Amino acid sequence: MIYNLGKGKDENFILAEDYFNKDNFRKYESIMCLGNGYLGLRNTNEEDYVSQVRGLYISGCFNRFHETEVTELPNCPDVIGMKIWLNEKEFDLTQFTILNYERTLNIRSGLATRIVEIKSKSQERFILKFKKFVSMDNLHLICQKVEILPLDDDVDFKLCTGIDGQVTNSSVQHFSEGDKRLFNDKIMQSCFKTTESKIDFVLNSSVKFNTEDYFSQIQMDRRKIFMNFKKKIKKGDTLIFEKFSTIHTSRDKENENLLLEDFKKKSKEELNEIIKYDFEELFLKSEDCFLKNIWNKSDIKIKSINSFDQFAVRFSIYHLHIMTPAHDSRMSIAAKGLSGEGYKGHVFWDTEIFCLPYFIYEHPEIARKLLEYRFNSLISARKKASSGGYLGAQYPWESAWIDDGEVTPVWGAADIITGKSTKIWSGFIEIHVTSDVVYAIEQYFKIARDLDFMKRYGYEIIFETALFWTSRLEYNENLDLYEINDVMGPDEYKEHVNNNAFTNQMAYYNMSLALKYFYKLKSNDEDTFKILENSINISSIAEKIEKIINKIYLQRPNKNLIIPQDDTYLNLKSIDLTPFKNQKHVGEIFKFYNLKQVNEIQVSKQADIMMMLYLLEDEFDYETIKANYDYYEPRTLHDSSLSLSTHCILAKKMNHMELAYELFHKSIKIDLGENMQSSNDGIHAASIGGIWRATILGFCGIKNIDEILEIDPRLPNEWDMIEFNLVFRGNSMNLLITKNTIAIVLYENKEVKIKIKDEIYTVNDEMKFKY
Ligand code: IFM
Repeated sequence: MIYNLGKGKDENFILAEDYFNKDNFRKYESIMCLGNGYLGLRNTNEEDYVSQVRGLYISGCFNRFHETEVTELPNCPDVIGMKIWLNEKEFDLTQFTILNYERTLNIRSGLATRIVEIKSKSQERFILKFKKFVSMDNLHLICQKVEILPLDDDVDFKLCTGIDGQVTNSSVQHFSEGDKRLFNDKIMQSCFKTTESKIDFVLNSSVKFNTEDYFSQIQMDRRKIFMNFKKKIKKGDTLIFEKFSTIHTSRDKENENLLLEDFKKKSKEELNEIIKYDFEELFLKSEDCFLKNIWNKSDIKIKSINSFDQFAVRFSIYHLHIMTPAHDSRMSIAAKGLSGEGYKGHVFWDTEIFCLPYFIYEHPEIARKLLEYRFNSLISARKKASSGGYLGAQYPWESAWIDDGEVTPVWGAADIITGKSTKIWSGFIEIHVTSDVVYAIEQYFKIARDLDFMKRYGYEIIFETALFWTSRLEYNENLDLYEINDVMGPDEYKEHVNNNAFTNQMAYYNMSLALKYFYKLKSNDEDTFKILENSINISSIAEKIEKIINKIYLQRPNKNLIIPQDDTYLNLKSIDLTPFKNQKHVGEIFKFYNLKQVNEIQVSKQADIMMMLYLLEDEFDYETIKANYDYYEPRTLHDSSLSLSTHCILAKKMNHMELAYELFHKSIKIDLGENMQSSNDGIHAASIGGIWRATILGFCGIKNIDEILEIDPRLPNEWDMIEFNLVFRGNSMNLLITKNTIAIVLYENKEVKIKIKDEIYTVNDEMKFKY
């Protein structure tokens, strides 16, 4: 993997592969994924290979294949595949000698390229150039351009390409086939309907040549509509063709009230307009959106002796945008974004705790949309609470469409000892996501100061979830305390534990917040108070909270300052974990122990106590954080991509800068490292959000304290400078931090209060500080 090809404006914006290796296809398909938040396209080759996994996913368009399965994002019909023949020889890099090969993704503009120079067995050389992008300007559009140059002789060229509905999700077919036809010899249209959710998909595709002189013919097959083209290319002449494809669904807001026939017609007419432009013109429009919406607003510039750091931070910003459905608050970020089938397109706490901080500080309008998704899915949360016999709203561990309810699969991989499928308990007992959502709402409110959001959506979520916790807590007569039993905390290697510290503390946080707002609204905002009183009776919720809040069982530090992860963790046996730490692949421990055995060992999958200490750091003193870091980190395998970036931030807090930088690199390498299998099923959204979080909230020490922005930087030794923009309480600003200075420039000359090393300053336009 190469990161330093870019020059000039593209410096540290190019990810490249310089040799062809079909064993690495799946990794590159994911990390070089293209998208715009509406759709995600795995970056596969145009030609077919067995080890290649094509993928085109439309945010929010879930389907459930069978009642024994959970809903998932269907893999849509493919539009980018192309069969090319050169003198009757099908273009396939395994069948030619490769003289030159370079494949790139430009994350500044979203352009993917591939240039190959090949030689056939009969010694004819060809240069083929491929370009493609998913438009940021028109969310439905995918554009491709191919150039073919025969170097030694004239060549008989043939092309077959179109819309291929034979793709599946690992063999599961989510679509029934609808109409397909060719309009005016130039637009292929093919329609599909998801089998259970009955969402209509309409795909249109058109191919345009740089010459009028070619032969073309339609070909239809089961679930396929294709065009065949033939042409002689003269030696030294370059044949150029461009393919434009669009995808629309009945779930798109603009099609919701249209009949299928009408939106078929509309989408065909739209493509007819699009093809009046050429690839480069359409690309400029898309690139412009990338620049305006992403890089001009939220680029981060790092001067590091290691240019990989600069690239990696931009890589995270690129992916955060292409995977986020900023256009529609009925959808949210999936754990693998829109880059693969992993986790079925489902939404986890990854969104609120790992990805949302970027949007809160950089694009608050998108953060609001993501939180609105949780309001829109209160219907699922209420359903989940009541099906468990509880009150209020309990968010599903895994979410999909807003009213789908809990969608976590029930059965997982086979147990190595019993051979039976293991039950996935998280959907039943991993319940902390409910208060994680509330934590994110409060962060958003404090940083974006969006009172309108709170009135319309935020308060209702906070009260309804607090009500859930009041009913979920169980009274223990012997202790005279309220407990939360039989749960799984963030550490998924501990199932069915009692009083997981993180879960209890976050539930307490959730309920305390509801109480705080109850009194605040009662005394300061009579109108909102009345509305909430009438709709969800917040007085009775507050009364319930007050009865129990001071008796909630919270794990406390022992004499060594260690906070028990749950009631039993500290009594479990310890084993030598060295063989399982720093492994190339996650889950190595399961080659030696089954889950039941792992449950009985002091070993954690990921940050658990450490996550609590990070999120609620003001509740704990430095010594406690340090003691727990030293205790739990050696017991943590970082077998989840959520673990390293959190540990990185805490290591920086403890001034272990070498360790913090090492952890930062390890977390970057989850997707960008040498392990060529780690991203096969898609990138890791939480780790990607975690890279931004570790950079800005970690190394730069950005934190909000009520209406004050705290800046407590400590840059890694390798970094000289970092520059970035932030939006804090409606104020946009630029920050430039060096090893000992902080310079702030406000873009709008509003007043911002800044805290640096216990001093509070008021900044009106610009200021420079030493630290
Ligand atoms: O949400 C995470 C969880 O914490 C660990 N397993 C994977 C999930 C999705 O990323």
